Amino acid sequence: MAVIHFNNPDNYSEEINPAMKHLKVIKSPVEFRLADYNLKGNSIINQVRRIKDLSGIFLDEETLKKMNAELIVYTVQAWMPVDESTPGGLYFGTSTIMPGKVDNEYFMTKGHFHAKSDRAEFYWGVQGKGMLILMDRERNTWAEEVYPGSLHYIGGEIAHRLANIGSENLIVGACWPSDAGHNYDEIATNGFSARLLEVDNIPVLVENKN
Ligand code: S6P
Ligand code: ZN
Repeated sequence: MAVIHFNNPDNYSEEINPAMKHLKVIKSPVEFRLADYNLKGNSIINQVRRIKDLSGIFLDEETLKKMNAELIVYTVQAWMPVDESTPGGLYFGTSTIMPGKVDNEYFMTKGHFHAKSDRAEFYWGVQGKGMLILMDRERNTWAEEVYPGSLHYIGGEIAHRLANIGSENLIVGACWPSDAGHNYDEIATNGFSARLLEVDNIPVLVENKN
């Protein structure tokens, strides 16, 4: 019989034979702490993306090169309770995008299609002000406003990227299928067909000529 690994948010860990859980009341191994919007638990994956990791993403590469290479642009926390590529499983994550700009382009994530490209995803706004930039396979690009409580269904075959348009950290929750994967190459090669730029103090989607 399979043995599962059980870790609770206080780093408590033990192995429980599933049959032994009968009638037990236990803590989930992971907590989304509402005090600071941190994912807490033993199995959380933490990713950090700095200026130095984002060459080729922003329009103004020259300005990017002059910025502090170590400056954090965004972080991702994820709970991946099953192996990647497991069909039918789910992942939960949060993305935190710092306030800032590269010239007049808001700090944003790399953006991606899913590797299994028909896989969908939910996003929801937790804190701050942002835009969810979306692009279909015909390269039509549009954006949805992100704010605490906003809810976003990202269908399959839709590339997605988050930008922070406010002055505090933008925090966004996400839930996606464990077998979705990431296809960064297409965005790295062709980009989105529009960029979110600050024009006269407001965010505007501007056709990407590159
Ligand atoms: C995963 C989901 C998010 C992003 C995160 C960072 O499918 O969409 O967790 O991974 O927002 O963006 P990116 O484009 O660097 O993966
Ligand atoms: Zn995704």
